[in-house]
Amino acid sequence: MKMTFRWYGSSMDPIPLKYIRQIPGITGVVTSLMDLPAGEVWPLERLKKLKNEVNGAGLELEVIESVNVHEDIKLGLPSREQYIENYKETIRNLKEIGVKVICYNFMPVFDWTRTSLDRVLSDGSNTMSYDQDMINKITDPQKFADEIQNQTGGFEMAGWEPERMAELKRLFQAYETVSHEQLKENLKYFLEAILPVCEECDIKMAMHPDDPPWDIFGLPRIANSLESFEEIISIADSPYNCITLCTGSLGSNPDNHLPEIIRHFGRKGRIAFVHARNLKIEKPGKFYESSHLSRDGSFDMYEIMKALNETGFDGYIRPDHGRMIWDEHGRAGYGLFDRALGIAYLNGIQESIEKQTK
Ligand SMILES: [Mn+2]
Repeated sequence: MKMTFRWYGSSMDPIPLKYIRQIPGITGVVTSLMDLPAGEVWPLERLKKLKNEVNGAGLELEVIESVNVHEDIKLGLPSREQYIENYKETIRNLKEIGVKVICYNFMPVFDWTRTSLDRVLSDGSNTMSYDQDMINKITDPQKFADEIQNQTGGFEMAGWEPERMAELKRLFQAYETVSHEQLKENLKYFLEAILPVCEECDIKMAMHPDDPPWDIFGLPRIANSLESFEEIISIADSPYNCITLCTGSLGSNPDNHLPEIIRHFGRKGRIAFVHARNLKIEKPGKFYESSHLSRDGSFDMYEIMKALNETGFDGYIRPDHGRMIWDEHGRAGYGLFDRALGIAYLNGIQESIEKQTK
């Protein structure tokens, strides 16, 4: 498997590529053209420049996270046709620079959601946390979104792009008539349209699970369990219709048995990308993001890595959210230090598994 690191681009990420290059075992970065609104074609010239920059630092650029899906596609509006054509063109351009996997999600309106971006843990580190009781008390999602934006320390959060947040009210109204079944239909329509292009370009679509893995604010969510992903990979049957196995997103529901889910989809060759992180479930619906170490959180990271190895996983993996430690100031979840520690830890597990199985 190839160890990677999410990087937000030189203009938006305070972490220089040369630091990332020095993390043991790293092969490449996972990045995107974050400043482009969802639905636009990613220009080939900009992609070539990005590739040269990343390759020039001694790193590969083979995974994109994310090419965001325009809300009109999720809503199934007639205007989706143009956005789907644009998505296809972006896939073709990504092929030109050697991209192999596109991570995306199909969550309505809100991407990943947390109720705090800077909860202080007992060791003095900061982390992101979620509390369903707090979400249940929110009557105005706009106000909630504003509060979260105020905690970002000036960094634009992926999945919380300003143009999306600016039209929350309109989006909530638009989703009032969209059921879970309808959302699945809209996903099917999208995948059936783009997967032939993915096959032609040898690029896998890797859908990220809902985070947290249940409905919030009354919006439908459809990618949050073994059963729902089984349905997703079946609605458009292509080896390019794959999954981003995000341990934190799926695992915040303790009913999701992570090694079992990995074995299930790993055997089918449908895991293209892995987000490996740990979190501590305090009670159902309440959790914080811990260090990657198994005993700091609720997941057994050794069993997770073992399941990946047993099913011959040879795709891309990255540490996921980290805490803010050592007084680092950065984008919540995406500092350098704790994620680098996460990689070192995953490397250690991997080496021991490889040696044990030889
Ligand atoms: Mn993730």
